[in-house]
Amino acid sequence: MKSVIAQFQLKGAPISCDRYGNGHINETYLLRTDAPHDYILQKVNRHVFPDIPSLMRNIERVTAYLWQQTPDPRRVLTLVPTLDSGMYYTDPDGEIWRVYEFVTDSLCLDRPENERDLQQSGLAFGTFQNQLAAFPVQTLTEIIPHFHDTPARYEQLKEAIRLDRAGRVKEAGPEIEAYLACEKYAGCLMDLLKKGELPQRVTHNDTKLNNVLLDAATRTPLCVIDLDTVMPGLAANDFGDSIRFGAATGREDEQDLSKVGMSLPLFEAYARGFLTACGKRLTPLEKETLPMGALLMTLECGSRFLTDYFNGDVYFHNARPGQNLQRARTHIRMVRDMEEKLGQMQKIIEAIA
Ligand code: ADP
Ligand code: GN1
Ligand code: MG
Repeated sequence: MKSVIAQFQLKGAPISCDRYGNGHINETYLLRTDAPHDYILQKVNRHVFPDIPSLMRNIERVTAYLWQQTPDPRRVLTLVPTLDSGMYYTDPDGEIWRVYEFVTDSLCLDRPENERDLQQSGLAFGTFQNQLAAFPVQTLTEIIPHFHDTPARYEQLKEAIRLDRAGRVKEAGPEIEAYLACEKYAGCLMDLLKKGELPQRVTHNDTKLNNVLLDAATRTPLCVIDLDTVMPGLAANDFGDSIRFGAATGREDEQDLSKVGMSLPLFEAYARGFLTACGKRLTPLEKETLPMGALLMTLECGSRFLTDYFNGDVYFHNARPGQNLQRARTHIRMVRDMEEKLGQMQKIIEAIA
């Protein structure tokens, strides 16, 4: 690790470097130094992200654009260059490392403590979308093709069931049945996109509550982080992924399914924050599709967890065996709850818009 750290232009001498955060993809470390300056060191998951130069170029361009609008170092992610002024370092084993400035006095939440916290994260992601509204969206590389193409995700699930690489398909009959019964929803937003009825925006694509930093003192938005999947996408997907994670009444991998569902007050809080910040940018149809975005992102993410379970847990970090299956169970349960609440979600959006 020392030889990796030595490759970056740091302001102080390193004093500790420990695993940090709860991300499912990268390996993240908090790097403390003897200067009043700490850093986030990340080993970027090169299996998930095979085109690292394009990924880093997207991040550089988007953060440079945000910097023009918000020259406050706590409000935009800041990459720290390597000794030879590169944006990442490739170690002798081919692993990819990068460093960000650590955003000081910030909070990163895995659950909202109250509705206001989620409203603030809605403000953060809505502001992100608003600030990037005039960015030339087609110049960004599609870092993971078909990332939020739900029908394509269903094909991956069916392929995983067919191959049964980990021999687990027999353990998940009810889950398979439940997911296949919901396949009817998969194409609805992609179809509108293909018909040209929904615009492509610069979207974040991974809008979990723990991909936003709040100010520790005021609990108001500071900075949107985890920019690996910034690329062209649908507003409803950014909205929806936040609801999937932040408006859930249980944890992502809650074992007690009776606790699992979607909270309408949390939905409303997020919608209020998001639409306050970017509502004026969205077309009427985009606003109308927000509730379906929530259902679809939940369905899609759940199907990805189930796929990964069948593939032998090769994509998402798993803290314990069976975690992906548990996540798939909570997600299909939330989908069922959202099906029942679609009308109410619609009314909330109409009232706010
Ligand atoms: P992953 O793709 O694995 O989710 P993230 O980029 O989201 O990786 O980083 C994981 C965690 O590290 C975040 O959820 C957050 O807690 C923390 N983190 C990341 N970047 C910063 C930063 N610049 N300042 C403070 N904390 C950060
Ligand atoms: C991953 O990296 P992280 O933990 O913020 C995943 C998202 C999923 C999410 C599920 C690049 O997000 O797509 O929705 O886990 N990121 C990638 O919690 O696949
Ligand atoms: Mg993350």
